Amino acid sequence: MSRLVVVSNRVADPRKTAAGGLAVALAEVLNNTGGLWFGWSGKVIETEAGGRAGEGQIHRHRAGSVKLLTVDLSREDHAAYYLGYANGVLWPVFHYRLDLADFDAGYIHGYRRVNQLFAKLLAPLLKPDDLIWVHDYHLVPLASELRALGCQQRIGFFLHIPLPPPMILAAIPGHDWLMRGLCAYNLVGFQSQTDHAHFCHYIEHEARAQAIGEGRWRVFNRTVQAGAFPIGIDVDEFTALAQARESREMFARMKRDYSVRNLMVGVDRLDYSKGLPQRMRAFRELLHKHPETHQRATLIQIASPSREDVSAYTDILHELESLCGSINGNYGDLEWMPVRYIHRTVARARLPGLYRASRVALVTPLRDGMNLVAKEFIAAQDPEDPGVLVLSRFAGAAEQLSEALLVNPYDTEGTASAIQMALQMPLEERRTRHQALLATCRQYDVHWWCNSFLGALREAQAQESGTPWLRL
Ligand code: GDG
Repeated sequence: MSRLVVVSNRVADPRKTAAGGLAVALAEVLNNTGGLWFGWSGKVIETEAGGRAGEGQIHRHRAGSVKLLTVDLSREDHAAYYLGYANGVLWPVFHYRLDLADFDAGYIHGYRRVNQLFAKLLAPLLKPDDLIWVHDYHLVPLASELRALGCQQRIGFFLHIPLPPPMILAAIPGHDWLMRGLCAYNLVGFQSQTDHAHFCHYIEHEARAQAIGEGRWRVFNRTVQAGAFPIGIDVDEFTALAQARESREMFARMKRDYSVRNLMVGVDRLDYSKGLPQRMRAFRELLHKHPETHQRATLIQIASPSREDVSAYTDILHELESLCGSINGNYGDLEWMPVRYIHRTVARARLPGLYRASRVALVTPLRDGMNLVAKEFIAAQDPEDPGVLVLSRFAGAAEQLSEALLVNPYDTEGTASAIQMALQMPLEERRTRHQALLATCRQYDVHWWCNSFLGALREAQAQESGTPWLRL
């Protein structure tokens, strides 16, 4: 079997349980093939300490039979590639937030510089029959940089975040360069049919691509295949985690502390794509419209810190704090706090217990590639007495999880009504919905995702010579 080479912005040690389902799923294939995982170390080197733009050295570690190779970034590269282009341009625009994008002309050059650096360091380590799997928006041009160095291996790309419609994508200066770079892969995977359709529309209309069947296209004088490969979780691992001591303790404590209340839960990185202020407004509307929920419903919102060095995140933090404070101030009393807002990362081992103790999960992003919390909540439930998932129609997961209560997070009243419906849902209906949702999560788990993507990549047409190249 070909060796698997994974490239992603950050590298996780797959042996650590905190690494989560994705790292665990990749670890299985990496282990079986003696594979290699390459990416940024997470360290930034100050210029005075020798960090120069476009330069870096590989650090080598081992995790069992897997090689972990990481590179530090210079301050300048980190600012332009990571903070600038990836998180200041691609993240907001791909989540349909043109208003939050910072189109600084210098960012794209730093973005390309780091992709060139990664390609330069990785290319000499590759074997001719390696299978290369590149992850996410930080590394879109990596394949074309590798091809420019003569790499002919099969290279696949998976986009973890949404791809917006062509009219939004086209607002990015350099979108044609970016999308041409995407077409240098043999296989491009998206989270949903919607994202895949946006890709097809873009290359058809902007690049006159021709469909040649089975998801393949002729474009820029080469063949690229694309499709939807919705990511899943490791349902068995998560169910086992739910049975473990820490999770059972968490469950027991929550059940005891909230014995007279219905618990609702939200677990998100603190990010503007997750719709947290909108969720709080819907919760406030519920309290306003349904006084019978007073004293009876408590929302625990975990908002784990994320990208605090990007300015748009400070705004969302302040907005959320102020909303939670005013809800508690206006509706709470000595015995009852409507919202428990936790701006910290909670240990992974405790999450299943929290999910299981909750009657309702609020997963209401404004836009999300998939949203794994929705699937984790389903996997952690007691099938005999399951909770209800309130899910945004704008999460990629909504395409698969149609038995959830689907909401429009911009519609405050509609979302509040759905929460009320979830709180009142009879046991029989909760069981029926949960059974169907769990079956979907099981069928399309993270192993299915990994195997189906890699299966398609192995089958993908070998790369023609010639480089899809466009000068910046
Ligand atoms: C990107 C895409 C796509 C959250 N808070 C804590 C914590 N988490 C864990 C959750 C879950 C993960 O983080 C979040 O995954 P999501 O899928 O919800 O979102 P992103 O981080 O934005 O991920 C997304 C995903 O990639 C995979 O392709 O689904 O659409 O945006 O696993 O449980 N974990 C711990 N403590 C926390 O406080 N331990």
